Amino acid sequence: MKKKFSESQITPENVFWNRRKFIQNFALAGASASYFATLPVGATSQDLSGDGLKDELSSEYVITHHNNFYEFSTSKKKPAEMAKDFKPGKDWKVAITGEIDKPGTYTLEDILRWGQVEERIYRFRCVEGWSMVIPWSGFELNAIINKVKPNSKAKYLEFKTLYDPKVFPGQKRGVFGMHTLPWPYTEGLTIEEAAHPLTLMATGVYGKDLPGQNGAPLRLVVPWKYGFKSIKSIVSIHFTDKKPVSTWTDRLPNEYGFYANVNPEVDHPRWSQATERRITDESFFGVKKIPTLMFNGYSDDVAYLYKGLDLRKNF
Ligand SMILES: Nc1nc2c(c(=O)[nH]1)N[C@H]1C(S)=C(S)[C@@H](COP(=O)(O)O)O[C@H]1N2
Ligand SMILES: [Mo]
Repeated sequence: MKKKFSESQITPENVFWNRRKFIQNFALAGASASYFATLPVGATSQDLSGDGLKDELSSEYVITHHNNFYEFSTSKKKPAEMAKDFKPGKDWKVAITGEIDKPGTYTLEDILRWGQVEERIYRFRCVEGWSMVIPWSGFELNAIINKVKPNSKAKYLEFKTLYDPKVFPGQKRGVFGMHTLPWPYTEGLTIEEAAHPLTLMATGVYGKDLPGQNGAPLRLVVPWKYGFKSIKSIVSIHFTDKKPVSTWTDRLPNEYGFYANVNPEVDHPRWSQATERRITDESFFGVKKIPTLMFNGYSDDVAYLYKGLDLRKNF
């Protein structure tokens, strides 16, 4: 049964999602170029009924006020306030380069014509041990891949966040001339992971444009991987035959690997990954501690990508 998925329905009380059926996409009625997060009126989304895993949505407040965005601050509370004036528009530019037939610098307005914005409710699991359930708006990264036409040398995609210390004070040198992280923030995926239908380029949350603190105007969401893979405020996508070095892997290679698949059986060297604290409302960490699921609960959809790979070594 398909249900209308209007903004008013997206409330913590009544929205649940169906793990088995959510991968189905439904045609958007009269989809016009809808900028950012807004679904065209009358759009349908994934089937929300049924007997799938029923996870309560995290509130809009916690999703937008408990952030990891080190370009602003290492504090989880500060990005919401610090990002107040960071409101990029549809002239935001993304350089798409490398082993593709159609390289170029494209505006967000261009890119939004290639894919269809839809709602996707995903679990989101940070490597630190907290998680949320987030109603994203976005389009499949695969829409970009299809448009720019990778050649046979394109084995990986490398993404970069905007480097601009005027916007992001966290990118300035710290007290001892040290950066918190090597900037710009960089992430990577295999082309198979990038083309997977679950892999989203998010443009919104709770039916609204993505706030600055959540990675406006365009960020990656890879729901079966730890949150640090989901790079924010993307300005470049490079197709390459070389495995990209992720920022956190560069910083601490023994703790954060390239794959970063959610895996309750492979502990972080400094803590267990068997459970997580589900952040649902403003009590933040006061609430549930629940078991972490293999591939964050998306095994049926993604396990085949890692057949034959030793997940302990390739963490
Ligand atoms: N550019 C950039 N992207 C980033 C980060 C960051 O610090 N900078 N933090 C990552 C981490 S560790 C997590 S858990 C998620 C947090 O996303 P959220 O703030 O929207 O919940 O963003 C990821 N993407
Ligand atoms: Mo994270």
